[in-house]
Amino acid sequence: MAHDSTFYITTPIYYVNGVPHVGSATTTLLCDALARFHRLKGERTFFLTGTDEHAQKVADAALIAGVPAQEFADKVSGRFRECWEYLNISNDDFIRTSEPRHQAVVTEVFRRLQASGDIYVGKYEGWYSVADETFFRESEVKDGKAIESGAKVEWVSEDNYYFKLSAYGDRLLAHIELHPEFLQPETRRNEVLAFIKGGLRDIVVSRRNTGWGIPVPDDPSQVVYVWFDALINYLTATGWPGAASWDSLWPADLHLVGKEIYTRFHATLWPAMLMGLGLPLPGTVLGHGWWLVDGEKGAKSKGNIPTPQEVVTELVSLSGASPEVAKDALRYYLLRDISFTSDAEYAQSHLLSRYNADLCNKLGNLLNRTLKMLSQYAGGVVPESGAERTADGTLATLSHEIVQDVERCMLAFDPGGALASIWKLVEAGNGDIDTTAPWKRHKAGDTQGVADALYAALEAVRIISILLTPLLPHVAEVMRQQLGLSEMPLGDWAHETRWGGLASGMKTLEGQPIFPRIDTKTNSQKQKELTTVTENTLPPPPPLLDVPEAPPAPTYITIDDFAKIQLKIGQIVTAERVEGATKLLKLTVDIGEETPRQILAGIAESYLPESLPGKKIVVVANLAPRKMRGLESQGMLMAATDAEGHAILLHPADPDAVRPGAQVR
Ligand code: ME8
Repeated sequence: MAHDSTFYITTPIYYVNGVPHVGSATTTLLCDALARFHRLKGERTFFLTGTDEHAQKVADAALIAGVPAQEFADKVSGRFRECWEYLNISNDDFIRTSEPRHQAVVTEVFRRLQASGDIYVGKYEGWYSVADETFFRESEVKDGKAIESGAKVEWVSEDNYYFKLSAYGDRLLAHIELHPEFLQPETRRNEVLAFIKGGLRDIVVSRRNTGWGIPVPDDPSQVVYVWFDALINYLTATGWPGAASWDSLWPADLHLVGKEIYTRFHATLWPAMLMGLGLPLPGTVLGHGWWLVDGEKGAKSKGNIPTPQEVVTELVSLSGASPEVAKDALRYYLLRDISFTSDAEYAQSHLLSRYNADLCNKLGNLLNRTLKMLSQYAGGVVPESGAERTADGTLATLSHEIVQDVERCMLAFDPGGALASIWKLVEAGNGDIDTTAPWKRHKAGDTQGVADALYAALEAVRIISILLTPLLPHVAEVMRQQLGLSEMPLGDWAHETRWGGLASGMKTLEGQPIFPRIDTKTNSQKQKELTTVTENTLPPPPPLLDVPEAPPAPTYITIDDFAKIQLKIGQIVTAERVEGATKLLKLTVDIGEETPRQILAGIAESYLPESLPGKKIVVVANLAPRKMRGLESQGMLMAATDAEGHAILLHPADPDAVRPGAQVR
């Protein structure tokens, strides 16, 4: 820790122009795991998350929704809070940049930097991207787009306030040099070094006041630039500058963010602002890669990435697992497969594969078979003197190594590495049961052999449940319940991870399967792939495995199946009858492409052609073109059927709010 009082960890504060999705959930879950680990180690911990509200894109989204920006921000910020509660996130604070406590601190920072000469007045003429909320240089823009992100840029010409970023290059380089742990992973540190060595320019820190944002002190014609405002949240939450205890929290130990907001903002601007204020820099700034969906960044603006609630609901319906278990299964997948050094493909099939292979067939199996054998061969009671007799055995030795490795990973901010390590112990637990074969020993009347094998397996399961406590909190708790330990207070990490903690004579519960297997036969083609993956990689079912089949899943389609259908808002341009056809109309429909599409629709009995031009409707945009009466139809209109069987077109409820080409989900 950068200071010895409190472990302080932060997520980015998320823009409220869209709802949380599995990308934002990943960063939040990574922080949650790390915060829970430090609490379990007995350290005071402060975990901060929240929402970033003063972006132009938030004001734009509110305008489209037709509500005042603050009302819009309240609503979407609430969605983030709800989602984190739903996912059992253990944050200690939730900050909103529209709160008075934050506005006061931003004002104070602005004033102090003005007073020291770090903020000065200037005129800005250049490019701005609303999607990135970033100013770009000429060399960073090509064909009207930011090269880095591909987002559209617009030319702005405003009188603004500037921050003297250029003055901090050398000091930043010196700090990075002196503190190798400051910027991680190494590839990103190198990127930052190159960015700073390329020459830092002063940065605009205010924008014209259009009614949304924190006013610049003594100049209400301007509001503070959203990034300058947002970064300060990390300081606001400590109570700086007035609260007596702010420096027990500051500096933060870890800012965890996605890679797109790493170099420019968290690794350069923010540390320079802190230097300007004379405050210490955070211990570590860590950037992870993106989830890609079909090779593209998963993003709320693209609507190509599901919400955690959608994924959990889906997993519950496919597996029959409880929602709380499904939430931990999602945690497992996100924490295990996100990458710090590169991007990773997010796919439901990968999640289901992890569920069946790792959770059901490995962890669930180990727990079930151990408890089942204990119940059959030893009346469900923990064997006598097991701790001493197994202390030098394979599982005890490995468990000792794994505990150290998991601790090393968690201290290095790597929950995925910790999970990979824990699964080595899970596999070894199953392997040990296969080798010691208690069922054979039981048959041969080797009571002591059975007792020792079962004690070792049980103790491995108990230690696994402790190691999983910060990572999969619900599953860890259920494991402890089944081991009969739920009434026992959880001691600290060092104590609980020591071999031999399970006391002889304790009664375990009859195990209930936590992870019902996903029945790959009754599910779609997607799960057929899954069958291949799991059947090829798994050993034959071990003896005594008694996991009941999941109830047959209803014939739902998956979110991935639905995502294949591209629905768009279209605006009808022309409509006419097709000669010789009583039902067909030939339409041209603008769906935001260069030229309108020709679409044939069987709606002539419901609509007069002249009533249609200008109407906004819903179009299936990626239907293969087909010919009808010699004419090509390049899409389909969505319609309901009335009592007489007539087609009734679907319209957006608020047609003025959506443009042709807008996605329908
Ligand atoms: O950037 N894969 O907010 P934001 C992985 N308000 N993580 C992803 C992701 C993906 N496809 N998409 C989003 C902002 N994330 C600013 C931050 S902080 C002072 C201000 C995660 O709502 C990832 O952590 O655009 C990323 O950095 C963050 O969400 C961006 O959230």
